[in-house]
Amino acid sequence: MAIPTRIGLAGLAVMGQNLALNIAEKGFPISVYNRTTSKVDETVERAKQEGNLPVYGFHDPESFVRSIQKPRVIIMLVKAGPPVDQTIKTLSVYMEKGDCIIDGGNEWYENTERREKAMAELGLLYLGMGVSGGEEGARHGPSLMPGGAFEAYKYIEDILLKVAAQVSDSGPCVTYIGKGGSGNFVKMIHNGIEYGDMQLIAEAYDVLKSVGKLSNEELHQVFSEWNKGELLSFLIEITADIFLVKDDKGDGYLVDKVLDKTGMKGTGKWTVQQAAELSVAAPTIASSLDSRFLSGLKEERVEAAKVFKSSGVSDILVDQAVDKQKLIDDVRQALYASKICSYAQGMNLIRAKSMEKGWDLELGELARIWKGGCIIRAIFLDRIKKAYDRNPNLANLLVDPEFAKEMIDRQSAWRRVVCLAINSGVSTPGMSSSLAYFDTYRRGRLPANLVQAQRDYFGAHTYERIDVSGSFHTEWFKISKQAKI
Ligand code: NBP
Repeated sequence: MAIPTRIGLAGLAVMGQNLALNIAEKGFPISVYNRTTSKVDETVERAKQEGNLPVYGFHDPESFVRSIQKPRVIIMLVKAGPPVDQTIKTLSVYMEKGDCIIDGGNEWYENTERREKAMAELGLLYLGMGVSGGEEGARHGPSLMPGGAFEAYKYIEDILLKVAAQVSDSGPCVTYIGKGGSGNFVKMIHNGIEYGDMQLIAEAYDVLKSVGKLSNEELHQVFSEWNKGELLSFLIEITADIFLVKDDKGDGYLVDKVLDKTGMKGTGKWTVQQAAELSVAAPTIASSLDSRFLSGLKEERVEAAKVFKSSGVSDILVDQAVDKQKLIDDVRQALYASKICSYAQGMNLIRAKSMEKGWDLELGELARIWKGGCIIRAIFLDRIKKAYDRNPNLANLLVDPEFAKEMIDRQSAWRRVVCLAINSGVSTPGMSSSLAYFDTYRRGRLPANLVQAQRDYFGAHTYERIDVSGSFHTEWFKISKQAKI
């Protein structure tokens, strides 16, 4: 028995079990522990079956901790929130100064910062590490976003470099993110971007299906084709696959039988809350969250559909002849341009937080480690990395010369798709809000002058002028009344 083992892992549900096997497979003997001990035995059994991997199971926390070589490093993969505090309490009593705990869950970054401080008082090191890629990623190579004590990162850098997804031209999908809760924060924004990507793809599907009348076979072909070009990504690939799956409980395709209600676990909501806290516009991500909320109102929507149908409004308002091939090409361009806006928003959120917290995060490096292993992996991330390599202080991805050209080239198609969807009564909140983001950001003058005038009118909030510096207030009511006379 290879005791002491190199590392420990506590929490053997989907993510923990798979990550433990991955670590063992890369040649690092690992000790495992779970509150419910049957999962320990299950993991050890799986390790045997998957090639006698060096996984050692423990039913009690003390022998688990003591089985790990010093300084001890334990990764926790338990449900975020109180279970993390409880697991820390259970394990830390047996740990010694210089040992380290890593939380690999989707934890709120401030909880990580609170725990890092509490651990420091005990002489323990702490990391919050985002792990992306779901079950498959955890087993065969996730994207890893560790943040917190740099010293702790160094203890396990060799393990993380081997365990992470490997991308041939850009290396392992892991880097030291930064101090404090930065690893969790970056993972949270990654998930927010994931919400945006999924919503935009769903809208492309809706327009092609509802307006273009494409069959599932045609949708499969379109998405497979798209996956050979600029949209090449994990999410486009699995979308193409989904259209092939027949219903095993009846006729037709399974996707048409899936209830149109999207679940969520909270990281999208946190992202939008952070956008508001940081005063950073993230309308594409926010609209993807709103769409999930509205999808949840299934019964209300069914009733509303009846109300509007009985008033003569059918689901699709315009029954117009559509050039399918042109529509497919337009939707591809609209999807790509909308995606650029969504990533611009996510990156701006990270930068704003980095500045607020002094984390000094490298945006190009984040794009690099998202290129493999994680749910948003895409060829497109290469372009983002290059944009930040060209100019690390880029104000917005939209103004990078390459992205700006791509937006200009695609804007006509994008506008056609959004107009067609609006005229057809098909909602495209992600694509529409991305377009509005682009149209707002690229305009040198907005109607914000009128809003500011209104604020000064009713609240004496003052305003600035375009021609004279300083702060001004006007008696709008009095002057306007006089003007009327
Ligand atoms: P879950 O989030 O479903 O959590 C289950 C694990 O938490 C089990 O090991 C369970 O132990 C343990 N646990 C709970 Br619940 N309460 C506990 C407590 N009071 N004390 C000790 N242990 C407790 O597992 P998961 O889906 O593997 O995810 C783990 C983390 O990774 C989460 O933060 C999740 O958000 C994140 N994540 C998940 C995915 C994914 O695809 N699933 C992807 C990326 C990140 P028990 O067996 O004794 O009940």
